[in-house]
Amino acid sequence: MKNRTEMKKIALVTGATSGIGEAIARELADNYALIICGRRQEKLDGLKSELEKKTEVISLQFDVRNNAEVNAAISSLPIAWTEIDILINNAGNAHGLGPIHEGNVEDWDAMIDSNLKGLLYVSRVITPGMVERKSGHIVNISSIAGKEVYENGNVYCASKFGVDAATQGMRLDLNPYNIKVTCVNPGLVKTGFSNVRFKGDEEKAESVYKGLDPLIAKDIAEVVKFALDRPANVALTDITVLAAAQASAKTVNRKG
Ligand code: 8X3
Repeated sequence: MKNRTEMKKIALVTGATSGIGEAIARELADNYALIICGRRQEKLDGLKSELEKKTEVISLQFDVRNNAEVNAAISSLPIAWTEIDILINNAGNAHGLGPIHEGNVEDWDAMIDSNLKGLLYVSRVITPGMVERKSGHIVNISSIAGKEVYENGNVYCASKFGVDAATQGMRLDLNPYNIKVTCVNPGLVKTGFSNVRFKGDEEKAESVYKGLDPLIAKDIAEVVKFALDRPANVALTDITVLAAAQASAKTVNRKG
């Protein structure tokens, strides 16, 4: 293990085992030492052996919804890895899509617990070090659903509006410590997202992207990398990235 001064900057990515998080880990592998985090050990192992060809990688298996697991995992890091420069709060998902009066309370808990509370738990552990060192950059992956409420999106939108508010709060609180805080709000990105939202109903999941050329995870990863690469005097605060065929969350120019 190299010592801290010999290492690249360290980036920790949550939800790195799939979709946007996995693409972000890949995108950052040329320039950062990586801490990849997720729930599925075998996915973490696969990504780790792939990315180790490019950079130093540690994987941490935990569920962001469990504050004790978050704390235990991050405090298990070897000393040379404890000064985290970049935090990418990506873990999260949508569960279900339906009217409020028919909502499934377990789905609501899952969304609030991972999308919002999980992001807060991880940030709570990592920000004190950034504050102490007076440096750092946090990127929260939110959604167009954190900017616009759409029919049946209710609690998912609420969780992402929460991320937007938490991001603004972080930016204010961390301002004296030279820490940048960026929110990235993707629109329609073709990942396993809709499959999870519709609980494995492939047809419904596919219909979300029908008749348009959606974003792919790499499109978002490149935007994150761009935000991280800005010079010290530039902070990108809030970036919404839609598919070109999208004018708003639900205004989509579909062909055919
Ligand atoms: C995912 C995008 O449009 O389903 O956050 O809200 S959308």
